[in-house]
Amino acid sequence: MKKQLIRQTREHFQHRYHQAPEALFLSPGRINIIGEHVDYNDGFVLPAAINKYVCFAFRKTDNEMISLDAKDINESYSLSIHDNLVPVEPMWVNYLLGVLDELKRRNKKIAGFQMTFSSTVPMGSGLSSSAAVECGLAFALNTLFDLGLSRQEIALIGQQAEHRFAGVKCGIMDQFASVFGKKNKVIKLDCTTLDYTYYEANLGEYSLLLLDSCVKHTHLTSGYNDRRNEVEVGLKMIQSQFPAVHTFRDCSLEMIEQLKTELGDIIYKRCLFVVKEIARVSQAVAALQAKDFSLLGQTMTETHWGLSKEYEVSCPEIDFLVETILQQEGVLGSRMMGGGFGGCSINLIPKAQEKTIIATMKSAYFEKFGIHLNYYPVKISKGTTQYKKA
Ligand code: GAF
Repeated sequence: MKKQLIRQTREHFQHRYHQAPEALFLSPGRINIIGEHVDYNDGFVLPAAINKYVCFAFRKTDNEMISLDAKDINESYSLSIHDNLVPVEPMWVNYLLGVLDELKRRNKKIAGFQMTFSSTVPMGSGLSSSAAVECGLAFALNTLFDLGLSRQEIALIGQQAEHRFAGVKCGIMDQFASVFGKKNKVIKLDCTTLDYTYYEANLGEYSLLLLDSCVKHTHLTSGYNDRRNEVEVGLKMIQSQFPAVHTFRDCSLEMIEQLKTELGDIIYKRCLFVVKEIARVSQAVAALQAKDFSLLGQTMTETHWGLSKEYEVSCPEIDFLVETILQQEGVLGSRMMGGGFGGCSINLIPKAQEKTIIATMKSAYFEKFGIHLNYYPVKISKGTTQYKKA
């Protein structure tokens, strides 16, 4: 899969620009074991980069033009390095322009280049195809033009690009996971300090299976930004009663309960979820270290119902997938993953049952919704990198 992606991207570049690329880069999508919607709430998250990539091919030019080429949709976009950068149509260009704009803001100078990219990260499935695009471009330009950016700065550039040019006020998890991924390791990221620790992703007889509801998360932008506003309001109300609270990390469930009436039903539920989810990440990390996979799975499932009932970012299709897979023999945990409103569920299943589980889930899902379920067994892989043999 990876080799084929690289070969096809390289060939497409040659065909498009009549020269071979001088450098190739791979930027992965991500999964998240637990810690959903808490990266922008000063929580902890537990993501990992996966073996699905955006591949970029590049050649620097001796002029001032930038050519961007999306192989998979056969569309191109050109601009000059001096152009004023603002969001445009089509949308895919914004993930790239956003990065160019962030480099400008940081006074990082680049020259002209030609670029083609192609992806095996499914789009709109909650696997962070946009973060992979943003971080891949930032990483590549950093390498080609010697910009001196650290991996952390590359992740932050990706996040800012998403805020300013895609309109999603995302946290840092996706970009961080894409850039800092390591083979067979999950990353426990402290989203306040950006300190991180790698943990062995050793799941014994179990594996992670992604089920793609194929419901594209079209409400994600508005739904996501609404949630951010709600928790911001909630935190301010909590702080006004409890001045020692700086972030949700300092909040207890008792505080939220005490303010239930003042917060009102919606904001109360959102805050409740955040406080519980921050605690669940620590529990999940301990379970992973102790190889207590039942507890890990149970914690993941608790997260799902919190996301569904308290944070209200799931959808009927994903709720059905979670309920149904949990009835299959040996399945330990299941939950929606990523921003929500569609996309994938992540499931902790017995490796030996994988085929049976997939077959059962496919037929149950089709019977209920008339939708063909996609599935992705995933491997945990390394983060954004230059592919050595251009
Ligand atoms: C999206 C965002 F981009 C992340 O920052 C994160 O908030 C996630 O939704 C939910 O955990 O992927």
